[in-house]
Amino acid sequence: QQSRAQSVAVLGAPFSRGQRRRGVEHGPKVIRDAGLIERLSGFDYSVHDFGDLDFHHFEKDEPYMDVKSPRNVGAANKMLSGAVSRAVGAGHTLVMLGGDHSLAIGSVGGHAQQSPDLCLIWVDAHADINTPMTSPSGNLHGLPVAFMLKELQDKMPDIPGFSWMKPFLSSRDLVYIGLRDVDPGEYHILKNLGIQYFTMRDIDRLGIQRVMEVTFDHLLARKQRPIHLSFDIDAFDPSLAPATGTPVNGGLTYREGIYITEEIHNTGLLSAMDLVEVNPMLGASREAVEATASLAVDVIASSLGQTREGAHPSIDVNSAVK
Ligand code: 4U7
Ligand code: MN
Ligand code: MN
Ligand code: MN
Repeated sequence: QQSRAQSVAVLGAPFSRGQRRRGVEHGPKVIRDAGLIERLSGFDYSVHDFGDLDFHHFEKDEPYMDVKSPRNVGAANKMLSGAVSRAVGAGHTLVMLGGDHSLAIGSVGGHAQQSPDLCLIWVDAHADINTPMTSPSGNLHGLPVAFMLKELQDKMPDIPGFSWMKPFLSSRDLVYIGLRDVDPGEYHILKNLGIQYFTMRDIDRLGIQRVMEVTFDHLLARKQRPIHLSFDIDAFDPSLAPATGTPVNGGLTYREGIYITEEIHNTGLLSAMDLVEVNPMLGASREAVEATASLAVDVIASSLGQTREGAHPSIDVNSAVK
């Protein structure tokens, strides 16, 4: 089927306190500067740019256990979840521009308030499912999935800044694609909960076409439901996406990444997506930053229906061939 999105809302989340490298808060600006809104306005739905959220900064924010900046990350996600919930509730397909990946807590959470039966596709080099106990870094962008999962509730202590949220996702409603840097504690969780995941090795073995088939069998066979796509740009190979905080060799090719998003679009079920971890302060050159931002635009456009076939959704075929 084809998706018939009525309207797309773009929301920037200039936030970087879920990790330690400054610069990822400029992600929304460089992705917009790479022409995002212009690209999307060529499609047959309306595009609403909601601008960037304005996050309050809390000076005093002591670590909890080893977890850094919990109050800042918690408050930013609370604000984001409200904004996402309103946008999805108003009928928009939501595109959240990060910012670091801790923002998925609020983005997926806000989406789930409107669509409690959603499923989640997490495209990333990393599993981002550490708990405060297992985290090697204490950086909250490595923990967002653990906040979401009902099955991990007893592993998550009361972290300051997060009392507003409750876990909302079952582990069977999540699929990972692109993994190649999984911490020991994360591996244990993935195996224990029986989470469906595809590492880069799995993509090598099966091919990306089969990976997407199994992904949709797993998530949609029982019933059709809204999809949330959380896309970390570091899923791509660092040669394609150098401007990011935690690059890992051996990532997705351009064609694998675009195939993933084309297939998600073709379900007709994409309801919200995140594009996170573009950090313009980490590119070795201006070209490196622009290549990363332009890749982010391609991922978003392809998720929303841009095709490699060349068919343009807003062209009326009957009148075009007359
Ligand atoms: B990203 C890491 F230890 N697992 O927890 C951690 F390797 O959102 C990295 O995927 C997390 O970029 C990367 O700090 C978070 C580390
Ligand atoms: Mn991530
Ligand atoms: Mn990552
Ligand atoms: Mn990263």
